[in-house]
Amino acid sequence: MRNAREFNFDGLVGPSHNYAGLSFGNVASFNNVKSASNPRQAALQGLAKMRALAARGFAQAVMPPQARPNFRMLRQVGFSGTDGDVLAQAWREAPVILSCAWSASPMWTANAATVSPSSDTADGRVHFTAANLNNKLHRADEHVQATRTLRALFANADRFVVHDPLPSTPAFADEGAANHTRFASAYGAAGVEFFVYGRVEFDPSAAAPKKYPARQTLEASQAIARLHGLDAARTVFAAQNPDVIDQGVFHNDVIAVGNGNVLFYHEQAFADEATTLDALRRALGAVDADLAPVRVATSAVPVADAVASYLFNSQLLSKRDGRMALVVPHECRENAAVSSYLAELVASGGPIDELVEFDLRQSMRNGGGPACLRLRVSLTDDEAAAMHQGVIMTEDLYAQLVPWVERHYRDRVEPRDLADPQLARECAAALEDLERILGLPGLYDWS
Ligand code: SUG
Repeated sequence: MRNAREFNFDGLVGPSHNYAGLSFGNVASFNNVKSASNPRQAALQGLAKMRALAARGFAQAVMPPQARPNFRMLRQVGFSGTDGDVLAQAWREAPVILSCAWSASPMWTANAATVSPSSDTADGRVHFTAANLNNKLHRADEHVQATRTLRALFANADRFVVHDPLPSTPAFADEGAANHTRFASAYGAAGVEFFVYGRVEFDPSAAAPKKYPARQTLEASQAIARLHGLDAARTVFAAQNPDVIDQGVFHNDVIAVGNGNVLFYHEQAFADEATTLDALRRALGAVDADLAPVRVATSAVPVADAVASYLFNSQLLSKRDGRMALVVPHECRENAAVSSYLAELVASGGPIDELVEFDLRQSMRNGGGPACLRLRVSLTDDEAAAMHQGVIMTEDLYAQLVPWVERHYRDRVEPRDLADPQLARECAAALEDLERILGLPGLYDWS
């Protein structure tokens, strides 16, 4: 078995971070609509998390933000003239569409792509498929830059392949790694890939949520498993519980997280808990590993508390001593049920023996916790050496990115600022500067 590590690619929050209430089914996004945001603080909070985890020896990298506003989309839907004209007309006639064009949602890189490490794929390369995110207008174009960015970071075709996104139609609704988990006895060992879907397009009898949209289909998950060349015996598809989607669990990573052989999950996460666990046990048996479920009962943490605190939107990180740390947002400590559950969890003698807490409030107010902010990429040492090195988080990169944020980012953005062409110029200047810092000339398509 080759030595491998899990890199977490955290999304660097972009300079247009704002609260536009765009994600129907995401409770926090709806609750904070039109409040003032602080992009500078948001970016610094995210960088503080990256720096702290890198300093502890976890493999950490940064995923650059995307260019906003999305003038291409605004022009595609009929706004015209100069950039200033486009913004003014959209602000007058369609302010919600304007806010979609400005969304900094690419910060939630768990939705950027699904990633299969080389020890799982038929051709021995690391496979990536950028998610089409076609459920929401403000996210539906992210795959264009996400694909371009992934191809820039993972350019070595002997080791990496970045597929085109799935067709952008409801049958293939794909939200990336937020609905995908990998289990293995070690990062470099053959593993089990676990896909959780909310709906089946071509089976009208399959259960589906009634109130909020299901953002991942079985058809999309199966297509990705095919594209990545996964072994059927080591691939598990499971239905999410539609009732929890209707309670605000818009992605599986809001109710479950896995790492190593551990599945940390809420008892209501899956449509059929027993069948799902059986399937995982069987698949893990094929790689000589035993599933270690850590099940959270509704009596300990009701679903509403899990959604409010983002307990399961945590990162489960393997430490050198073989135990795991759970990276949680501050909101977990503020919730009485969750905080007492967590105190018991770390004292229980189970696989998770440490909590690491971060203030990610700017992102959390849009429904994005620690796990939303990162894309996991398991890489062997050779693969890690073959990817672009300029995005690896180091003290030196941190020391460049903090002043970059302070130079370019506003500390307040309100809805009316989205009509301001000056904000658009500031965002472009920031990203032009970032291409240089990260050593990625041509990262953005300014045409
Ligand atoms: O897609 N919020 C994001 C949050 C994504 C969280 N990601 C994971 N669970 N992995 C979403 O709902 C809100 C934007 C706004 O309303 O301004 C938003 O897009």
